[in-house]
Amino acid sequence: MGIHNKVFSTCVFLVWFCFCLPGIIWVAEASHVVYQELKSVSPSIVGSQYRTGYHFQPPKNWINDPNGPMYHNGIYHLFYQYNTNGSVWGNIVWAHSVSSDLINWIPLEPAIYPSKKFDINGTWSGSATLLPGNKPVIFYTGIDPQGRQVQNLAFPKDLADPYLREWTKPDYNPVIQPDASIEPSKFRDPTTAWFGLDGHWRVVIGSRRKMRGMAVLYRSRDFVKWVKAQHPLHSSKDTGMWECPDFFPVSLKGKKGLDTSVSGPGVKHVLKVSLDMTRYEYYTVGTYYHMIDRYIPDNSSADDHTGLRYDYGNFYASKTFFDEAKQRRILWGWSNESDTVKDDIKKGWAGIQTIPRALWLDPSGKQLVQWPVEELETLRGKQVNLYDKELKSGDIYEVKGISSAQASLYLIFEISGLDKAEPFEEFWSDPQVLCGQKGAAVEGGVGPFGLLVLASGDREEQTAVLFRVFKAPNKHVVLMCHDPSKSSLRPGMYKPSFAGFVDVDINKTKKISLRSLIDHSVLESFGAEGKTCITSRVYPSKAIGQDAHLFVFNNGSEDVRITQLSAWEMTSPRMN
Ligand SMILES: *[C@@H]1O[C@H](CO)[C@@H](O)[C@H](O)[C@H]1NC(C)=O
Ligand SMILES: *[C@@H]1O[C@H](CO)[C@@H](O)[C@H](O)[C@H]1NC(C)=O
Ligand SMILES: *[C@@H]1O[C@H](CO)[C@@H](O)[C@H](O)[C@H]1NC(C)=O
Ligand SMILES: *[C@@H]1O[C@H](CO)[C@@H](O)[C@H](O)[C@H]1NC(C)=O
Ligand SMILES: *[C@@H]1O[C@H](CO)[C@@H](O)[C@H](O)[C@H]1NC(C)=O
Ligand SMILES: *[C@H]1O[C@@H](CO)[C@H](O)[C@@H](O)[C@@H]1NC(C)=O
Repeated sequence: MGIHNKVFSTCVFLVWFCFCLPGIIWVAEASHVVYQELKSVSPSIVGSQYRTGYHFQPPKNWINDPNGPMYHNGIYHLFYQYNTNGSVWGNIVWAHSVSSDLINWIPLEPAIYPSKKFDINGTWSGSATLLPGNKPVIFYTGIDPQGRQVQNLAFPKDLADPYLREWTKPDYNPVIQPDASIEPSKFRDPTTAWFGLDGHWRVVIGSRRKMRGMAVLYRSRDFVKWVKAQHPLHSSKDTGMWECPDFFPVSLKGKKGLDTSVSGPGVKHVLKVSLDMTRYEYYTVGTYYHMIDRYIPDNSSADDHTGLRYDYGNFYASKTFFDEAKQRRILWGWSNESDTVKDDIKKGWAGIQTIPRALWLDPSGKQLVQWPVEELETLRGKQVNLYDKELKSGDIYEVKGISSAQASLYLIFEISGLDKAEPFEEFWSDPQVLCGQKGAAVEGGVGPFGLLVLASGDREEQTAVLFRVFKAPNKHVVLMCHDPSKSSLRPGMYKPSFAGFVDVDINKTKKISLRSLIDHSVLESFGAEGKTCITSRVYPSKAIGQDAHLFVFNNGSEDVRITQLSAWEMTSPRMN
């Protein structure tokens, strides 16, 4: 599970140390801080200028991990970790919403909440599996009276209810308990189960032994009696606790998603873990050897915190599911606030889910590609276009005609030449560090060029989405970057630069596309048709509502041309 406020990792509360600040008691295990006194504060303000218009949010209170997403009989279900009583982490239940299109959401009563011995001290993250006969079951982590993390099952009370409102927890829970080899406080977030050719179900649970992150594997014939496998499905040294593991097949060809139990020829597998240590995720692409029940990442995927990410920004505790209706695999991730805890109390809410994204394997076989689900396009309103706009060195041009605080953009940049590309230094292995050093205000050769969003008219406030091209000995390196260093004049905001490299042959294409979703306090960007994705939270003080402006810019010495730009205002769906 991913969280307890910065600090929130869906997790455990071992009290390692305790210290006091005026009005706040911090109880912490490593990075887990709990604001004891704020756990049950009733919100005063519900609306706010930072509330999103089309992202998934409940009307109030704290949310974190997406849980048990699934498609069942025409309805999409999203459960999520939710504080029933306040806008910091605490009192967590499985809140529940349903949708017929992944865009408009109807809120229901919490589906799972502490009520039995096996979950009386917590109902943390987990996943849904569809059993034969299209019968859903939820696997979740319960915290028992001893504070141990145990794995429980919950079933719909009435399969005839299209919304599956009520869930029952059999008395035979917990079905999996930590054995002597597993630390009871490091054992959580069961995956969707998959069915093997040998007639056994499998499920993986996140854990660690010393600093080795582990995906502990269990098998079962009947889904009730689970036996631990001798070896974990996979583990990796020095990565710390693995939260929210996700393990699924992807097709070697095309964008079609696969049911979680598919394996064999034409299929690769993906293992994603959320690292409590860094509060970022990484994934590997590899091979699942089902005879020995081992997953081995390809040598092109780094198997630690330097590895591939779904999203190089504010994105954690993610989970995918197979959408049988449209034969696609869909990804949900949690994006936390980057303002202050005090602001969250004032706002009365904290946390959003990112726009659901379809994901598939890139033809290179080396990474995934993501794209917002097509249903999002139904929210497109007023549109403006721009064609063949030349951006000379130092140019800034305002895109007018739509209200851009709640908008969606797609554009293509064409580079006139690569001769002026800055040399790439071998030691620039971390794109985030590079982006922090070379933001929008650092003039370059090819780039920085890109967008300024949620900008004030005078650009005192601006959040830049930019590309920059470097020349390495035998190739060009493309950096994609969110630079929020000027995103807000308000003090105390957390404004990290976020960035990833984009695996494109820019020397060949001379073009790169960008899609950006802007929604008041969140910016999600998809570079090169979804090869590199970045999410940031920003809180402007002037660039709010009708006062938010949108610009394109070029701060490189090489000219660039926008061959096409479309920008849409986004309307608001029914959101809980
Ligand atoms: C929420 O707070 C109320 C009052 O403080 C308390 O009675 C209730 O148990 C809390 N709910 C949860 C789920 O902790
Ligand atoms: C379990 O919850 C109860 C009630 O909130 C609390 O008093 C107790 O300390 C908790 N126990 C553990 C082991 O977390
Ligand atoms: C990676 O694996 C491929 C085949 O799977 C192999 O051809 C290649 O030599 C390997 N590269 C390294 C660096 O081990
Ligand atoms: C471009 O660079 C100049 C010089 O550093 C800076 O003043 C300007 O703000 C930059 N433009 C953008 C859009 O950040
Ligand atoms: C870029 O493309 C040109 C022409 O196709 C080629 O001559 C050159 O070697 C390429 N440069 C790099 C770094 O790939
Ligand atoms: C989100 O909030 C920021 C600022 O408080 C923290 O630095 C991050 O660690 C946190 N992210 C997660 C996943 O908890």
